[in-house]
Amino acid sequence: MNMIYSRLKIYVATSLITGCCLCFSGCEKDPDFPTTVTTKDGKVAIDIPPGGFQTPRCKVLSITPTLIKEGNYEMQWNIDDSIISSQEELEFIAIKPQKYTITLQATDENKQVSTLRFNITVNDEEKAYSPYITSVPEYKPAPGQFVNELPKYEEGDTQKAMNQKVLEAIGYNTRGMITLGGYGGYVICGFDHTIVNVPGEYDLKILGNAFYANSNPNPEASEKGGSCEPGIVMVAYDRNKNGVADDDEWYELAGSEYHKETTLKEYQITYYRPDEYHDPVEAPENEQSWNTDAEYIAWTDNRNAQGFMPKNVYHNQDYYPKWLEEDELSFRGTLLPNNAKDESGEGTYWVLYAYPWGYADNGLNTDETSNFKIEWAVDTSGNPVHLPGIDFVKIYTGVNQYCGWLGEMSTEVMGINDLHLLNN
Ligand SMILES: [Ca+2]
Ligand SMILES: [Ca+2]
Ligand SMILES: [Ca+2]
Ligand SMILES: [Ca+2]
Repeated sequence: MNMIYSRLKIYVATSLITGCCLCFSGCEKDPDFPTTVTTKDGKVAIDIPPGGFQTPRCKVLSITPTLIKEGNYEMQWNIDDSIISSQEELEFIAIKPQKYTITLQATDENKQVSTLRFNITVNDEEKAYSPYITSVPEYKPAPGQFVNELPKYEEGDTQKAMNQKVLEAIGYNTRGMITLGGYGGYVICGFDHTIVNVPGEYDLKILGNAFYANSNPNPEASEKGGSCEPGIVMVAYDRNKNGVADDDEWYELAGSEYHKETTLKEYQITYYRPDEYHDPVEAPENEQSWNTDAEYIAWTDNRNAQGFMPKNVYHNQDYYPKWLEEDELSFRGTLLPNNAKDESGEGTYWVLYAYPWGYADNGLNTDETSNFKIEWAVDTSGNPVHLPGIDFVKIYTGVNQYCGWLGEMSTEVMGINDLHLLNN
């Protein structure tokens, strides 16, 4: 009894010294208590956890100041002379492990500036991060001539099994290849850390199988072309830290075509699975003789257009994803203008032209054109959005075009690299 009493006394004394409220349970594990740093004028404060702010590198640490005196403040967070945020909440992330001294300047309605300072210690991660894809939450291709082949569908495969096959093909540094099929088909990839948005620098590279042709029958062509199948890139910042890319956490990376009038927003397409009674429709002998079924997969869109994805002689498997139960498959997004031209005029020489920047499977893997900046992110109204980093990447085929014997325009993906981790 005596001993318990004396322990309690020490406990109370410690609590009084550190200014922490008294508690008899729940405080048992740490002898330190949170402290608070307050601006000189006592208007704004930050609660510092026991041992100070600590975070592994490439993980976001969120810090919200406490307003002791209520009011409207403009917050500015600095490291030395650089502004790192002007939001009320600081979403801090860093690649380099070290101690960072942060200055918060809170300016009230009367332009009175209050300042406080605190440290954040960034540590190395416990288990070394991978600079590559480490998870595939979802793979949903549109129909296409390589669908059910890249990756290979086997009887009984579920959506989960197909996601796993995609991870095995393009995760880590495997550099296998998957197809996204026609317009809208997509893959969502995740990482074991947050890819940091480093201002002014490329943050990630998306690997595809684009190449430029050695020759072009059209000597006037000014753009680079060959086999460029632009995929639109979206990024998600896991703001609520639930490990999932929620609907309101996605942003499109606005590539070179985003603001052009020829690019359609909120385009929607629906593909229909051919039913079991479907008979192949032969194309006229003189044209499209490479197709074994000219009216194979029907599609409609929200612009009153419709058409078919033919089946060609080179790929005889089912083009509609076989693991999906739905007989209709809809995709919604931004639609890029057609980028392929039949430069021979007789259907023999198609050139798939590259857009300048900002699309997957659109430039060489060795070129800057396969690199991406997180700062290109825009919201659904096209306004730039600042993200501290990103946790997920979604890529979808951005063009709805059929290129004769070459088949449908379909983006391929071979991997994603975090350029900062690879450069370190
Ligand atoms: Ca960047
Ligand atoms: Ca989330
Ligand atoms: Ca393709
Ligand atoms: Ca390709």
